Amino acid sequence: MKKFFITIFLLYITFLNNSYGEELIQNILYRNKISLNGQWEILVDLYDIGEHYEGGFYKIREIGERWERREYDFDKSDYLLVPGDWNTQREKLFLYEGSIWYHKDFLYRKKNKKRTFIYFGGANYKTDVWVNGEKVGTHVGGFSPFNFEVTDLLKNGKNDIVVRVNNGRRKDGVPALVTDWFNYGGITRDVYLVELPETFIQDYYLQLKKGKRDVIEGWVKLDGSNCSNSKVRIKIGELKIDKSFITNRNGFVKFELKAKPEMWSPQNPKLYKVVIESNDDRIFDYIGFRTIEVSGYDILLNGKSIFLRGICIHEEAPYNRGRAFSKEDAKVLLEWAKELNCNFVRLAHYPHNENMVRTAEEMGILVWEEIPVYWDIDFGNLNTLENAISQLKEIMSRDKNRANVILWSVANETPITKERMKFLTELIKVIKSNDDIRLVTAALHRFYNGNLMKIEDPLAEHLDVIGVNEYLGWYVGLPSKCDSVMWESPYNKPVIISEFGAGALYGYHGDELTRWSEEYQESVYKHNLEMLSKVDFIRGISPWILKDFRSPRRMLHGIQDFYNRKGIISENGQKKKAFYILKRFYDEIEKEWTD
Ligand code: GCB
Repeated sequence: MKKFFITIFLLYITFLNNSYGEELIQNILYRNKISLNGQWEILVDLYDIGEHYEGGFYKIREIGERWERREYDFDKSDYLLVPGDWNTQREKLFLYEGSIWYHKDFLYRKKNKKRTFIYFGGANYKTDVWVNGEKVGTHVGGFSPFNFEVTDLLKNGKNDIVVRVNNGRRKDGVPALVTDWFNYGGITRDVYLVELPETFIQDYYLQLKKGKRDVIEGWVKLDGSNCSNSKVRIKIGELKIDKSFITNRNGFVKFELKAKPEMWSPQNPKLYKVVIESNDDRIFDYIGFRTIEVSGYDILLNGKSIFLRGICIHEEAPYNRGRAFSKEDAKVLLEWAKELNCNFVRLAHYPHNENMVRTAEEMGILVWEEIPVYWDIDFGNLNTLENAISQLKEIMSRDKNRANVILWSVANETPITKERMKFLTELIKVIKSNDDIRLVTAALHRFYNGNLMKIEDPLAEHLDVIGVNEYLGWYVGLPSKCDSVMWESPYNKPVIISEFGAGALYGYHGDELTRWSEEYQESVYKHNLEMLSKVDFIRGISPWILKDFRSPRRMLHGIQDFYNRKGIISENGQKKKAFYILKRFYDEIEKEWTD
């Protein structure tokens, strides 16, 4: 009976998805758009009164008579840069959690037969948008993109947009109240006005058909009044593909293309230019083709067993600059991963910006993507489930054409309860019904019993690849503990050690038993890697973590100072000793396993 209600509820939210944006416009990077990045005026609204105060902060009024009483004025206020978190832009906002109102004027010229959308790459956590005083929509979730149509709200000449972003933590949120990362607030990713023809290519998908190397499966979805029975043309010049199809009455067409593409791989991150044309629209993208499967303990990339030489990464800019968002940030972080000889990164613990995923794809780096279902969220709450599903769908929609994305992770270190099982298996259903060419995983808690690490979690039955966060030598025993631990897995599935690590302050030295020293961290890496290299079901490792990152939970004065110190690189880009241990290990692994 309960199952029935959950199904009805999920159907209901599919049709009435009003807090989570409209259908996503695919491939924003290559669209015709106007950037709204730059300076935005702000009001810091600690008590969150602005929606109803003096008629609403979203109604921008010119100053009238000099005796008029007005208790707020964007024109006289401070500003923030977008994209960017507010915490690192103003000292007084460093620990601010609550609402900030953003305002920007822009000039616009309305165009005939064009539709205009406002697109946000991401804003943390709840976002309300008004254009010229009219409410456009609300979005919940801090790390995924959303867009709203604003065609009818825009006028010729000056327009204004007001956005309220609230980063208050919530018990029923995703994530919930406590995380081990910093709750950066604000419009943290790009904002664009996207101009599209009346009937445009709203979404598309092109990847190899499951189990095939010579069939590209795809679909295109048009949006607009002329979307039905309309021609859609697909061109992939390098593969000599030039085919046309006709959409159905909903503007949708599914197709298969015979082709023998070169496989995308870390060694050969080959991307093909794909052009999609409809009667009124044209878009291109760079798409790679590969297969990913599991067989017993193996992860097979293009049919060959692969070992994932990975590292975890938070979306924090290198050199201590707050949230990362740009291509330049992505390049620095991923170059460090390359220097380690990684072929894989775990983008923890929420969807990272699109630049990160695309840059990794260009550089030949495989990716684990994750939603912020983290620790103990409100698993029994259907609204929380709705929220998690929406965040999952948004990121799957954005990245479904990326060849390097091989793993969707539904959770990190969640408690083994009935509610959690129901919640996570619903998420897995969403993945399985939308994507049959990627693998499902989750980072499970450590399973430590005396000298035995036995993987035991009912969720493992539902995963293609099991992620395990172990912390031998840090939360469990001293580094040498690893030498006597045995591993056991009752599942005939590949395992990735999704986390292990140790805190160390760059430049702080001691012997290998001195906590927080680089030597202790180095020792944790040495003992763990030695242990893990002997476990036959392990097919990948992503230690915690590439770079020290801000976390309010980490208060040890003089050492942590609100940084989680498990980075093998400091927040200022200095490499710790463990960096070289991991690099040496990956160099050895690469000799045994080719990509
Ligand atoms: C974990 C969490 C990660 C933390 C890390 C730590 O298991 O998944 O978010 O930051 O441990 O440093 O304790």
